[in-house]
Amino acid sequence: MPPTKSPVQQVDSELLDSIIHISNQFAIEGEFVEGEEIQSGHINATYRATFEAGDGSQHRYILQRINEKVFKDPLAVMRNVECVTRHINWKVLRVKKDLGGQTLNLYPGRGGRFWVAGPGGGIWRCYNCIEGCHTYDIVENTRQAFQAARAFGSFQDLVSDLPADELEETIPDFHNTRKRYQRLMEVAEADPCGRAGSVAAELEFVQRHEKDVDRVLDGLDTGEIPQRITHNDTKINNVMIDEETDEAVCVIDLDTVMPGSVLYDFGDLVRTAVSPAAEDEQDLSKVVMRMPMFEALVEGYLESAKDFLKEGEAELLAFSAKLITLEIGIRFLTDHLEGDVYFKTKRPDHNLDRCRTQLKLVEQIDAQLPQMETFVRKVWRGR
Ligand code: GN1
Ligand code: MG
Repeated sequence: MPPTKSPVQQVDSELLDSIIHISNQFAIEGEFVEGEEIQSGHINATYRATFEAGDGSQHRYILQRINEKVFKDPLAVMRNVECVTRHINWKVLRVKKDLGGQTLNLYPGRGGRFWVAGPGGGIWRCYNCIEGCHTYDIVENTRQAFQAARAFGSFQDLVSDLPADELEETIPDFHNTRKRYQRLMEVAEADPCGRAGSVAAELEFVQRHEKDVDRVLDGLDTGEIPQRITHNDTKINNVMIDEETDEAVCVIDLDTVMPGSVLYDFGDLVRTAVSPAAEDEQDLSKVVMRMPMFEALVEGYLESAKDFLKEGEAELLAFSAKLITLEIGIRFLTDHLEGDVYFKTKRPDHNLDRCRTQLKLVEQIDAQLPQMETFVRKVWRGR
């Protein structure tokens, strides 16, 4: 079995110096003890620093450099994150919700803002570390699946009263599946790295599923599916799970919080939670849709989302898993054809491997879609 917890890496002395330098720019009490890299994200650089306070107690902090190739306006990202963390903390204080144990907090930097500029450029921010928790890259049991889904539903509930225009669209058309599809076809046509010939089967697979790409977009256009504030990156490893109780404590990675559809959030969670295989698994026989995991996700999500969710949204929950998996497959394939310029990669054809797991999962979901839809309907009606 591959490790299911997100990996942590020791850093070399040069990187350690940068971590010390950056962390000293933030209002952290005490002396630096150690630093390490957290390797699970594909976009930002993430480090964890430990400090010893005056009373001898040790505290850990998360330092992140925002990837400005992906987030063209990192300060807009910070404005969104500040707005959302402030709102959630206020709400948790006022009406204690499930996610009240530990919440994400930004630390002020020198100059009084919640970010500092790094020595080599870049915008850095510092969060508290959610303690006693793990993040999982692969769900081990249905309890974790239920908890994670309930946590993302609670998150959507907590931000549901934030006016959508309070937040900026930091990556325009992030989940516009039609545009993602068109972009792939354009890149395949231009074929800048001469890789299109070797991915004919994958391109053909995507083309066969073209009819799916407009379904949620059409609902958003007609208003049948409401626009809400959503997380937009609900990978299973973006929820902190208590090491002892397996309870979800806090949702993290708020960079893409912006107006969108809750369907994208639910779909992305299903994508990352139902398969026991890593996102970049090369043995595709390991990529399967585990129905019990899906059922636990539906139960958990509807427990916290049933009060605000509309019928039209509930109807598309199962389909959203297929849609988002197809969308990420398209994005990985596009990046492969463009020469791996967006997602961090660690080996040749890494994005192609990732694309293949996604397309395999689309196939798996497709084969079980009727049962998935029946299950959602049953839980929705019995709510
Ligand atoms: C990226 O940074 P990370 O790993 O949380 C990406 C998501 C993809 C995901 C695929 C801003 O998220 O959209 O679903 O990789 N984030 C951005 O694993 O593009
Ligand atoms: Mg992310």
